[in-house]
Amino acid sequence: MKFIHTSDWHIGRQLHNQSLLDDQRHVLSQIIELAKTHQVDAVIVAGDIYDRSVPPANAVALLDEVLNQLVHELGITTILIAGNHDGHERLGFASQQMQQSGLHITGPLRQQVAPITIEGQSGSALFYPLPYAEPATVRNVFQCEATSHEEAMIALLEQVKAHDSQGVAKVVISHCFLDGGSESDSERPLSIGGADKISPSLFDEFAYTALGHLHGPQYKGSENIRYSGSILKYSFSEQNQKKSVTLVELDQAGKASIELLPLSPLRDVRIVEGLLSELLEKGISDPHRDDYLMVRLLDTNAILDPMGKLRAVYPNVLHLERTGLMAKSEQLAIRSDQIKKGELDMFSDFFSQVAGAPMSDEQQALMVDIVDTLHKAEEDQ
Ligand SMILES: [Mn+2]
Repeated sequence: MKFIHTSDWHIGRQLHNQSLLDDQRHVLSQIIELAKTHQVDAVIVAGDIYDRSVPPANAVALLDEVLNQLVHELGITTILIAGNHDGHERLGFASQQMQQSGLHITGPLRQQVAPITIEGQSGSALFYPLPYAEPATVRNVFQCEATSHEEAMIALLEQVKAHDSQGVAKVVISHCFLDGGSESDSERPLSIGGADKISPSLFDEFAYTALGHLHGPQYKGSENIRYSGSILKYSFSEQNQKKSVTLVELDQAGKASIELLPLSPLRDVRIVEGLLSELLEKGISDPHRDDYLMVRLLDTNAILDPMGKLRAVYPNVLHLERTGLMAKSEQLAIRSDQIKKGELDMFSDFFSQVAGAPMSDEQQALMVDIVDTLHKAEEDQ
């Protein structure tokens, strides 16, 4: 049994107001290619299919396109579960009708966990899709006392553990937060104050656990209890992560061997730091200058329209931090007599940029006068 485990597609997501739909289409078509080349028996998507419970129309169209290629054209069984970002009812629309065609979507939590048997080219496995569920939902559906996410998961797994798979390997699909997992800036917390953490040991007995929620690829407890991570970097905190999907092969005894298949983005997400002049010069010969960038400018002087200047070279600067200026203004805040100096400094930088030459002595004196008058007026109030 060979399958691809992926999660956290977040179709429709934006990065600092920039649509990522083309970037998502780019990596999703890589996943389709990988599924084809590796001749997998199944593709598992462990939640957060969409970024929002009511996804925009172009996001729905993209998922439709991807599923059509995977399920219809390639004939690969595909399993989707709802994550905390998904609208469970909407995602689950017509899911019972689509099962016949090899598309298994688990939207809302049901009382009866329905295992999916997949007979692969080299052995079978049973997949148990557990959609993301709040403890309150689990209490409701299962009529139990679960108050924490861990208790809720114990209740969900009870059925999975009790189910007789007749010796066939069990694979659990879940969207949750395992204790000790490392977070990124782009995950929405499941609950505040750590009540969302689940012990990895709950999954010890399964051949493989395909997890979603954390956006960095990682495993917890043991190698076969694993997060595939998101398909793209959805925040600048992920700039050093390597995004991938997980290729899992279960042998006859149900032992999992794992390989990470890297995804290469259309545009990378990076942080660059330096002086404006340096960055502009470097950018000209940078083959990746259309990456999504956060720029940290170290210049300590005022600059007219730094964003416009940067975007002329790096078209996808999404966020700008004036690191150099921030450090300076912190120092200036310490002594009030320096504030006056600061304003004058700022203005003379501005003046020389606009006029192309520094202020004359006369102009300088006039400015000092104006700033002084303004300060006096402020004090009088
Ligand atoms: Mn997510």
